Amino acid sequence: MKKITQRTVPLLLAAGMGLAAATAWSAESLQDVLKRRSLSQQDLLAAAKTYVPTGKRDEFVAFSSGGQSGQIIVYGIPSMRILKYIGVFTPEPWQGYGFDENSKAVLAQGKIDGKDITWGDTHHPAISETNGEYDGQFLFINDKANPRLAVIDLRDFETKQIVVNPIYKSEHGGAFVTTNTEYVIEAAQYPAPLENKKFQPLEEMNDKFRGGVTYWKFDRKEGRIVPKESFSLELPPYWQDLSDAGKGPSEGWSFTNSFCSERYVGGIEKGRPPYEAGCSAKDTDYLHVINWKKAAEIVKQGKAKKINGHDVLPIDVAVKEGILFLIPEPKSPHGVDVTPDGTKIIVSGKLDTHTSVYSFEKIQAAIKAGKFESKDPYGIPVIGMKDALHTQVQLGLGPLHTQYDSKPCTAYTSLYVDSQVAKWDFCEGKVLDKISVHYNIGHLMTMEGDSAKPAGRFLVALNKLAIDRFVPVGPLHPQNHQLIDIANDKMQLLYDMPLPLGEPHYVVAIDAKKLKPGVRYKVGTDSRTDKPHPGAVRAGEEVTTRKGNKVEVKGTLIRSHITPETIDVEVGDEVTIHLTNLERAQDETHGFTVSTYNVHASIEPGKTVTVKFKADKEGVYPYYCTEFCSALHLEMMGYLLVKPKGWKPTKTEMAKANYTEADYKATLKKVADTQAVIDSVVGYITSVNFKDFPDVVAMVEDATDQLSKIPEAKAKHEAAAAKKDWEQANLWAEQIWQYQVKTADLGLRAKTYLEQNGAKKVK
Ligand code: CUK
Ligand code: CUA
Repeated sequence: MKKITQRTVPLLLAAGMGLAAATAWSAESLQDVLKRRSLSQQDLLAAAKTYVPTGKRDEFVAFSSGGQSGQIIVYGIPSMRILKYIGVFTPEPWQGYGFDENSKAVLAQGKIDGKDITWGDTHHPAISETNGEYDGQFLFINDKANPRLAVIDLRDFETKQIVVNPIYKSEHGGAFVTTNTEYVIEAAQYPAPLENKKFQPLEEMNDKFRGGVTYWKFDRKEGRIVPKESFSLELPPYWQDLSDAGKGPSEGWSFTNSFCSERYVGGIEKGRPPYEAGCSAKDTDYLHVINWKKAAEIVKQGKAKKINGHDVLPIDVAVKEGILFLIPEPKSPHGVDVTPDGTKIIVSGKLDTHTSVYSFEKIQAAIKAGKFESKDPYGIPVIGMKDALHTQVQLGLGPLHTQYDSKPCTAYTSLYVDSQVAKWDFCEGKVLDKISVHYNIGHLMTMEGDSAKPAGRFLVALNKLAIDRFVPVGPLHPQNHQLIDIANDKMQLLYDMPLPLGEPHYVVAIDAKKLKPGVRYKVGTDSRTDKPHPGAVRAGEEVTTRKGNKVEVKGTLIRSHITPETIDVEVGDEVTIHLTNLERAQDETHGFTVSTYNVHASIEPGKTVTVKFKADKEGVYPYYCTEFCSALHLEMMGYLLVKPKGWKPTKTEMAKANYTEADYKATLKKVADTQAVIDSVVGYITSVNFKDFPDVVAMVEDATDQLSKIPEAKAKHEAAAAKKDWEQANLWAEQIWQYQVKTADLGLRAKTYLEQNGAKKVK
């Protein structure tokens, strides 16, 4: 369609077309758009299922591993709009994560042997559960490369804690939570000696190398993992992979699959066949079946041994106590997923076309009867596959991961080699539907699909390759998350979302209504500890102190200034700046940075943050607010003055501007006019039931704060005017206007909010 330009309009009119015709031309109909963009009815249907109009919100919120970015990506479903990145193992500048002292303390928990590790390979996020259902309180995620686990509090979407696994050198099977988040499960991946920094030759793989599974104790009230109450189970040097916790009838048990139970050691450069040949030679590997409840009791009885100061239950103790069993699983399996009702366990072998459904009841019957087909080389009883299987289903090539539907007995399994998702019935053992994805799917995820109560509706395919799906951006392609409608019998592909931040492995999605994040902190909170920040001050209490060469600033932030506005130090001083955001209004975040000192903080309403640096370079360094927070945001700044040692001023006054009495009068008039605007807004707000709207109450409080500063400024301008100091008089009057502008800004936002949210007149 030709664009209607200023030139073409007169032409159309000249051709005898009326205004109505011109209007029809300028507004395309739906049919026009479909034709112009070559869209099908299917496309239109998909668009209608995913499009979330402005002002409306997504039904589900997804937390995706950020892969090599070491972060978490938060996006909405079905819109697939990205909402946030959460810095976890990696600095995240926007949130000041890794650039302020409080968040640095969290990242420092992830140091290994004293060394900073500022990246992570995140794989598996997990949402905390109550009775097996997502409760929306906490999020956990693992780092495969540097065996670590992180805790994120969903009240503020911030990382609160990182724990380093005390005995592994890599891990994979985390994070998976038990039914009431008593423990967060993390299993090893590549076997290694468990003793820290101990060398053992590969020739002694079978004897000196070990795998394991760790149960991190989670204290829900504190919102933190308790390392002292956590323990691990020593496992053979099979390559433990993913885990899942039992639920319902299988509660108290956990399942960890493995591959390379051949315990093969490669070394192609030494003439040995490579790992990939030796690790997939056998037809089966082992599913580990573990009674974690009993294991926890046995550890409490002191039957664990300490390795690197951590409780580890040895294999022989676990066998003697009857808490560890193996079941063969075909072939190079990847992923173990307990069904929502907890009665079955589904395992897929990457190199087998079948998916195996194990029956927990049969497993228990075999254990009870002492019916084992053999023992593995470490003395662990092995339950016969046929004694544990419910059924096996031929799904396709390269089955990997499984998720569940809200409909009974319905599962979805990713087929890596086939690049498909199979929908199947795990009770009857039959395939129901298949859909192609682009390309080479790894994990897949349905809404709350690994919980006891899956929500169905949508599925996301996490594809390993994007190949030709997007506009090319160089040899490194974005990832492709594909949204699929699973509400009907036939699956329908709805949407492709490129993800440009590492290779996500797993995603979890929760009903958005279950998330209840706060909009502000209690004033003076250290968000990383959830405790009062010792550097917090309230308005009027701002202070700068010096002890030796240590300068400490306790300042505040409120639209549109930073208190203090100058920080005077000497070269070599150690500078600590604590800043409290005094705002109450939603979304009034201030940022803070000091030129060239590599510090940055995001200070949301109520938060207190510390930045710290050594002022090792003489000079003048502006500091400023980095969030466009108000009309006078650009003025929200100050100077760090780093003076040479022993420096003395030669000039004692600032340059003057020549303000006159007329300037002062003009400013006073502006102040009076603005007050009239404020009065009318206040009139409106108080005429309705604004007290029923907490967001508005917060804005009104902030506005009242601003207004309360006016009398002091008024006294100052009147005193200056009495002395005919027109500069001081004018500028203090001007300051009143600044308070008014901020008040009016808040007032108008409150008014708009009330109008849009159906405020009612009160008498
Ligand atoms: S893993 Cu990557 S596709 Cu780490 Cu769960 Cu399967
Ligand atoms: Cu505060 Cu910009």
